[in-house]
Amino acid sequence: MAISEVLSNRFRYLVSKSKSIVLVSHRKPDGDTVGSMLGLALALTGEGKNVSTFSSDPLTAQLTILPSAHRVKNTADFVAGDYDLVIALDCGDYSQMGLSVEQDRLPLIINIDHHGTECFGDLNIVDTKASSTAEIVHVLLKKLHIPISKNIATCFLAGIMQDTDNFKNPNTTTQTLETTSYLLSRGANFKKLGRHFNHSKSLSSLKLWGKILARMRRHPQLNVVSTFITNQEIVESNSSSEDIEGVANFLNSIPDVKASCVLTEIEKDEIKGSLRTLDESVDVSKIASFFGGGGHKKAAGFRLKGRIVMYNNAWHVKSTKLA
Ligand SMILES: [Mn+2]
Repeated sequence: MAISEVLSNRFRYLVSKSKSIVLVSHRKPDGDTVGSMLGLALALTGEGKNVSTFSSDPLTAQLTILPSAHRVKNTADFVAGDYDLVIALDCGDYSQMGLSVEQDRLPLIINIDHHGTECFGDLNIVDTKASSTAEIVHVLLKKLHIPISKNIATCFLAGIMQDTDNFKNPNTTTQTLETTSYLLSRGANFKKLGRHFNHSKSLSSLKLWGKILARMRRHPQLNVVSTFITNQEIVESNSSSEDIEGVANFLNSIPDVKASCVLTEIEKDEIKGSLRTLDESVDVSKIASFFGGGGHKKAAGFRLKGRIVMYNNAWHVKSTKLA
């Protein structure tokens, strides 16, 4: 990917004239939004800037191992007037930043993202071909000749590993691997990331995965696999919804499956659906929007009013009405 001179110069200019900068990750933060946020925060701090980092939801245990993750503040501390520049990382749209203030109360916003949904920033550095936002931020810093320290490299590598599912997804490009190679040469802690990102399942959460997998069904015409879990089962197994993150992606391991859907019965009459696909020809956001939800081409979600019921030895969704 090439970031144009105009974009990188504009970024440099906006950063240079700012006294206090806040970086914001998206709701339910993942390794890419937090990795790109922390890496950029460390880089700008190194350039002598006054930088804060914010997340509307708490970081998962895995993400707290990232360098300077302990400095991430909760949005309850967010005061719009305290900053003269806001940088959104991996957010998709303004609402994903999870801020309680309206956008017009904020100063300038730079939106750095690889989701192509909405260019809500005053400056938008968006590349839908990049594997991750971390990859874009890395290219930007290199272009501005800002040095990549070991800690910055670890943060960016976390973002790339998260969004490529450890270099397994088709969004992994030559540039992704070149970036990764460079980050490793800067001392990125691949070993630590691998251990915390890929080997962190508890016995109880794997048993829960077993339950979810045992309920899988394949829709013969659509070639979509689906399954369900209830919130009660998650709680009873001492797990959290975080422990089942990744199930929907894992279901796409079956050859030729077009997409997967994991339904979670959150409350008595409310079901949450998570859709994932690895198939280039499928856009799951369209299925999600049919049910009143939304998301991206490869990952989307929806909510509907209904219950999971058992009859004829199989589970069915009994929809009361669309949410
Ligand atoms: Mn991302």
